[in-house]
Amino acid sequence: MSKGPAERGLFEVYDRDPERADDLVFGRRADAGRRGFLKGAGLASMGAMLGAAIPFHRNMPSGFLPVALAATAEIKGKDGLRLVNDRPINAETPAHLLDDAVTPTARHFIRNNGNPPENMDADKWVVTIDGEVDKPLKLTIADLKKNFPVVKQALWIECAGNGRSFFDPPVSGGQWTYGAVGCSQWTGVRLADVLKAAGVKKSAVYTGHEGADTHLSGDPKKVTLSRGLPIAKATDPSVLIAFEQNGAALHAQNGAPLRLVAPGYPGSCSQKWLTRVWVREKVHDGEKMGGSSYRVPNRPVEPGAKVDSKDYVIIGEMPVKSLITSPMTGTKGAGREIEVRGHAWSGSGDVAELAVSYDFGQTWHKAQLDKPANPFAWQNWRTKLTVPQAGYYEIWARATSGKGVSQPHMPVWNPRGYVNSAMHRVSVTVA
Ligand SMILES: Nc1nc2c(c(=O)[nH]1)N[C@H]1C(S)=C(S)[C@@H](COP(=O)(O)O)O[C@H]1N2
Ligand SMILES: [Mo]
Repeated sequence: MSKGPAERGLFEVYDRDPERADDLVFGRRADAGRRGFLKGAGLASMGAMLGAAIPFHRNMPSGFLPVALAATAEIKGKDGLRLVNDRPINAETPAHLLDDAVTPTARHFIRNNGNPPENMDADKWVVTIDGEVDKPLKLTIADLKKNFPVVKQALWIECAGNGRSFFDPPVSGGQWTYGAVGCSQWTGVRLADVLKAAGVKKSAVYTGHEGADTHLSGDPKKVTLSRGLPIAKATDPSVLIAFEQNGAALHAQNGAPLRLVAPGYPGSCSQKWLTRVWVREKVHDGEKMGGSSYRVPNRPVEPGAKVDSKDYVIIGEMPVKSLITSPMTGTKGAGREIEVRGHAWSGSGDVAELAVSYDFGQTWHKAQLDKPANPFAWQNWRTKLTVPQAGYYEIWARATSGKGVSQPHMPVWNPRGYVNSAMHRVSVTVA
């Protein structure tokens, strides 16, 4: 192992070589070859996870997998999230905890590429709009509220890597299962209105987004993530510069005090801790816009194949997808009548139909599917199923978009494990 926990998350380090990881995290005293204290990056990341310092960290016995690495993360202001990585902090929400029509802040997942900024002053926050515009702008949050119509919208954000853990052969990266998606209610101003005030020039092609988080390496010259949107998407009225999440300040891990929310596109287009929207005369070439980042092969490839950089395309609209939030998978002793609930969403806008099956796809039952609360809110659905007898069942959900595209059974393999839109399956044992 060449890199210590300063470069990798504890999860990854422990995964590869638990004994060596323990040395790295707790340190090995050079003189006696004995283990020392929890320190350095290990201590720092554990403190970040807990949202507090660890006064007695010197007493923590080495050789133990720190309890903070248990499956459920104790992240301040979050409830029941499962840690996917600790450095940077990445955490997903178990499907049954996403049952609410609008996702509470405490249940909204966290996907960080770097270290969130600390001690931000919302009153002094400034976002710059520049590049291919007639009139570059520097706006405080108060300016945004004063100069533009303030709107409140439920908008879903899904990480393009959601479902990555189900690829075969496996692919590296955050091993998300189902829960890197959420639909909070966001308050903000439309990016379209702000761009209009700046006067977007005819030469504009793309936006490029910048945020205030810092690189894991600590190198101030390195950028964590800077993605962008085609101008047509950036000026869609659903894309917000948001300063509130569910009627309160944004959660620190979800981009406080200011972020973009660009529903329909990969979550990475929703820049957190937003400091700049740079209007570009070409496709934005910021960090994680090239290579295999947020890009998929331009044609189907054999699972496990290597793909040349020139054969990738940037992920645009996310696929149609759905989630079963009740019953919880693994439910035992259910009655024969089962109420099934969940959400459905699609990057092309609307979901036209949601059907469920309890016989491995032989028959499908249309659920009652709500209209979205506003464009790009996920759509809530529910139905009652009556299964014929006691036994093991799987409930499958299949959403179909307004364009007539349905969810597949299996993900379409790609080298980085993006856009897995395979149907969600939950298991239920009926008594
Ligand atoms: N500045 C910044 N913005 C960011 C990220 C990041 O690492 N830094 N991660 C992106 C990714 S990959 C996703 S999926 C979403 C996740 O938003 P959330 O953490 O609020 O759920 O934020 C995006 N915005
Ligand atoms: Mo993401």
